[in-house]
Amino acid sequence: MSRSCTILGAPVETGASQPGCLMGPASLRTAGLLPALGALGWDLRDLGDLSIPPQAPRTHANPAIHHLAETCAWIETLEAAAFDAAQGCDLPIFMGGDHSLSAGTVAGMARHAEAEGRPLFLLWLDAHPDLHGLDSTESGNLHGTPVAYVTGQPGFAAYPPLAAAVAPGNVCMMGIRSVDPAEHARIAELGIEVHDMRAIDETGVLPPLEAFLEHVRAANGMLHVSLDVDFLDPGIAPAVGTTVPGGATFREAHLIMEVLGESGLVSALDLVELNPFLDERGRTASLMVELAASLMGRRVLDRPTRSFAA
Ligand code: HAR
Ligand code: MN
Ligand code: MN
Ligand code: MN
Repeated sequence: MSRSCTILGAPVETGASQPGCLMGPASLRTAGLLPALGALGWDLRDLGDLSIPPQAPRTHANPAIHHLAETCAWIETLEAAAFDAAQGCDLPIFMGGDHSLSAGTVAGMARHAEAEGRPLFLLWLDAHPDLHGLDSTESGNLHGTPVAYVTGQPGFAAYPPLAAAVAPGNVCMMGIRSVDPAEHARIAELGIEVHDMRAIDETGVLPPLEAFLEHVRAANGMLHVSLDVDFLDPGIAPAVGTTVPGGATFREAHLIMEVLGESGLVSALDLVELNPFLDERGRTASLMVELAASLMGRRVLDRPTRSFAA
């Protein structure tokens, strides 16, 4: 029987510094995400794009914060949508939208995992750790906060209450190369597993990824993968507002996606931060579609089953 996948668009752009991520879901559709996954034998259900009603402004003690009301409305909407999607399919894909949306999708998946009596693990593929609290963000761009929120850190009284948190020890970050001082302190305090680009240069992506997947498998965990466009090197993925030089290569990214797919452990995928206004002839959108296809089973040749597959 074919595995089922629910596709949901989350045209969120209020968490970023500049507009454009609103067009992300449309761009991923135009680049052929659905036919690519359909060709791989997935039983697809497209729920279209979600929306939130207009919001009255909300202020915060941190005056840098902007679009707080919109962000909270998106978190509530996406938490419920992710929980429902995860109940109804094997692997929901959330098309962003800026990374603030993951505060909702990961929270909903954490509630789903808890209801199933299983731990949720989070693989964060990003140039940034997105570990700010509402008190520590200096930019006020709330796409810099989702990991702190979903791991249950203090200072989120203004966000919707979290039903289930992800244990900080269940988070693995790869590709990190832009960390603010408050985030640096939080990584040390929480002991979050971070493989920055220096570490990837030294070991390659496979050893840390396989070790993390072994950990997920041993715990009978569910795995949420959150892929930020800026994980990738700007030379291959220009369509993002927060490019940082020295990102993952085409092959590193595909290898990660292929190994994730072969693990059979992935329970949800976010495709975030695509800003089509900044793209060049759709090449970043096309690359994100290709990477999703690699995770969802596209292969050049058949390969033997990997040892850690459940
Ligand atoms: N840490 C910086 C800030 O809070 C940059 C955050 C950028 N975040 C994303 N998602 N683009 O990873 O402003
Ligand atoms: Mn499920
Ligand atoms: Mn991010
Ligand atoms: Mn980022």
